[in-house]
Amino acid sequence: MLIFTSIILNKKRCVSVTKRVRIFFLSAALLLAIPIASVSAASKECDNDPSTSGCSQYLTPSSGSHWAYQTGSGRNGDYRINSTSYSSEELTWAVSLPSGTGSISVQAYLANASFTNRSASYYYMPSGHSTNYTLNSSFDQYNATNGFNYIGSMGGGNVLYYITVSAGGTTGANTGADAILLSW
Ligand SMILES: [Ca+2]
Repeated sequence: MLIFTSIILNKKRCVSVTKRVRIFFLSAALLLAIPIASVSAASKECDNDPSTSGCSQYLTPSSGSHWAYQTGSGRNGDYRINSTSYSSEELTWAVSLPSGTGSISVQAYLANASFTNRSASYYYMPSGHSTNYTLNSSFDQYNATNGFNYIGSMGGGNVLYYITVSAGGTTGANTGADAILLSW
């Protein structure tokens, strides 16, 4: 009788272990089935004088602008620079994005000793709007990290954005414009 009871108990334990193993493999399969794309980020880069699809550039004023085009350094070997004499002039990147983006992080590529503005102004306007929104009212280009620098964030939900940089009223320094990187 004792032997018979022991066999039944061992059989129950075996069934219990088998169930646990099944639950473990079922859970692992469910975890693997979760799409990885749901946690990955997307981004779009637009250089100065862009040739990339979905990127274009505007200079203000549209004619006679003093955003000088330079080569020899910068992202993709070029950049634009505006001297202190024309501090009210602006450079704008127009960037097309896919629909449905969330909050968008904006970074600017700044790696140039000639960019001496310690208080450059960055702002943005979604298409269809008539008001500029501030991304960063005082960004130190002179002491920026060599590479992409976080400028600010803007709300998603639009498919075309205008990102603008200007001297921000600074005098006695040069404002630079190179590539920008938008991430969401
Ligand atoms: Ca460039």
